[in-house]
Amino acid sequence: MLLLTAALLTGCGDAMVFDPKGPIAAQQKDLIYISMLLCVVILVPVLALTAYIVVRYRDRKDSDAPYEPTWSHNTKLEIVWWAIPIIIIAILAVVTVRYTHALEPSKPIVSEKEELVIQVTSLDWKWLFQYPEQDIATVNYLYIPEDVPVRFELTSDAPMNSFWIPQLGGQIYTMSGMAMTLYLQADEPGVYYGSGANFSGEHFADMTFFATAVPQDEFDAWVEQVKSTSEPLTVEGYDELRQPGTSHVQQFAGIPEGLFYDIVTRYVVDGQNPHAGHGASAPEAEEASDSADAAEHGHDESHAAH
Ligand SMILES: [Cu+2]
Repeated sequence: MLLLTAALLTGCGDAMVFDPKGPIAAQQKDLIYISMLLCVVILVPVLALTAYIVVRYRDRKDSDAPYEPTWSHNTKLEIVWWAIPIIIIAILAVVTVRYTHALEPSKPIVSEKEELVIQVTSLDWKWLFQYPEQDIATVNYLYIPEDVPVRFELTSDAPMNSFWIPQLGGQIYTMSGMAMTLYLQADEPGVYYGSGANFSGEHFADMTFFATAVPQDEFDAWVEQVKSTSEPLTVEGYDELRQPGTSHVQQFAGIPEGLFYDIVTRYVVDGQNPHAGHGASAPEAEEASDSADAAEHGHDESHAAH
């Protein structure tokens, strides 16, 4: 079980979640280790006892193991096998509650540097990344400055998906009709694998991308390069992009005003928040007048459980 879990967590052969490159992923790795250690405390004695009991009490002619078919109660044993699980679950509960609060995805990362906003939209079957402050957009690749907190605002204009850059932090769902917030940061330059971690149909497996973290001056140079070598993304261009199909990497100099907000509110019918039934508050038309505000409302921690 542990080996299976470890194998699943490692993804593409590299132990990505065990090789964190940012503060969020580093804390999540600690949580994984603590949980695994607590599992080992249970598993090792259980497996050892299983082997011992099978050998010691097996049916054979010269067996000297005690045979007590009427045995029914032992207070010492009862105390041991109730106390140990209760202690382990208590430790797990305290650790989980503390990490859950510390790692709440929408909690800003403490930094002297100003955060970068990237608006993420999962499409069939590609990722659109908008940089509202830089007024550029990319498809299926990301550039981020190192050591700078990145505020991802995430939605979907297709079936639900899941945005995951394992070396920077855990996944978060992208859902139509709402915007989630996720803070991540890369502590060092590098190329980090990212994927759609939620099955979304035929070309789901093509929804991978690379997030490249570079020093700030290289990031600025990249923004300038995108601006000077690319065409703008238009509303018509976006309508084409959202049609089902795969895509190579693309980049755009300029994004339509309020596109992200329009995507998020596309699924609001008669003023009803499509997520109102399970914890999200209804969107108020006046509240969000620009795209940044779109991420402020309608999202709720309960959606982490989707
Ligand atoms: Cu929901």
